[in-house]
Amino acid sequence: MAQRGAFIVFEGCDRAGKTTQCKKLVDALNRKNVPTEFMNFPDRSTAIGQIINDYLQKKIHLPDKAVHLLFSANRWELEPKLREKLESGISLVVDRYSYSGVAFSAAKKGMDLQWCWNPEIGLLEPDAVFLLNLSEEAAAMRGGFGQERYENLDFQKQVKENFMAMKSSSWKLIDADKSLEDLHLEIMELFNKVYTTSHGTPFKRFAS
Ligand code: NYM
Repeated sequence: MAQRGAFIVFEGCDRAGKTTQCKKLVDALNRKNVPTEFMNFPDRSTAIGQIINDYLQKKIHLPDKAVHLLFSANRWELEPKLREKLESGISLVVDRYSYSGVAFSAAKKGMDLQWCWNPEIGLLEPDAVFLLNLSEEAAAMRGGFGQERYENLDFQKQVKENFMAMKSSSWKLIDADKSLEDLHLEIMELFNKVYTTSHGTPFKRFAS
C-alpha cells in the first residue's frame, strides 16, 4: 500500500496570498515528482457549495448558524474524497479548512467559538497549518475588497483574532508581507519538514 500523502492547510484572512502560494507549492511539488493536488474550501462546485456561493455573493440570506453548518457540511461531503486521495499517496494542499469555518462564523455577534467548532469534530486533522499573516497596513496596500460578504476591515480584524485564539504550537505562523518567491521558498522548506514527519503516520481526526 502507498504511504499516505501529507495534508497541509493554508489559512489566513482574505488577501493574504493563500491561493497563489498553494498553487505555487502544488506546481513545485509535482515538478519534484511528489504527487500533490490542490483543493479549496468552500468548494463551490457541489450543490451545497452553490448555496454557499449564493450566500457569499449576497443573492440569498441565511441565518448565521444555518450557513455555518453548510460550510461544515461542504467539508463533510468531501471528506471521503480527501481521505481516498491521501490514502493513495497523493499529498493535498488545501486553501482554507475548518479553521476558516470557525474564525469567520465566530466573528459574527452571538456565535461562540466552541459552538462553531462542534460540527468539525471527527473531520481529518491536517498534518500542518500554515497561517499566512499580513498586517492591516500591508493588506490595505493590496487594494480594495470585492463585493462578497465578510470583505471589510473590521470583520477581517476579528477573523484574525479568532485565528490567533485557535492557533496551536503546531501551526506555522508565516509573515506574508514579502515577495512571492521568498514566501514560496519559506513554505517549501516548511513543507519538506512536514512531509518527512507525516509519512507513514496514521490519520488524526479533530477531537473536541
Ligand atoms: N469562509 C470559508 C467561511 O466563512 N467559512 C468557511 O468554512 C470557509 C471555508 O468564505 N471570505 C469564508 C472565507 C471567505 C469566503 O472563501 C470565501 P474564498 O477562499 O475567498 O473562496
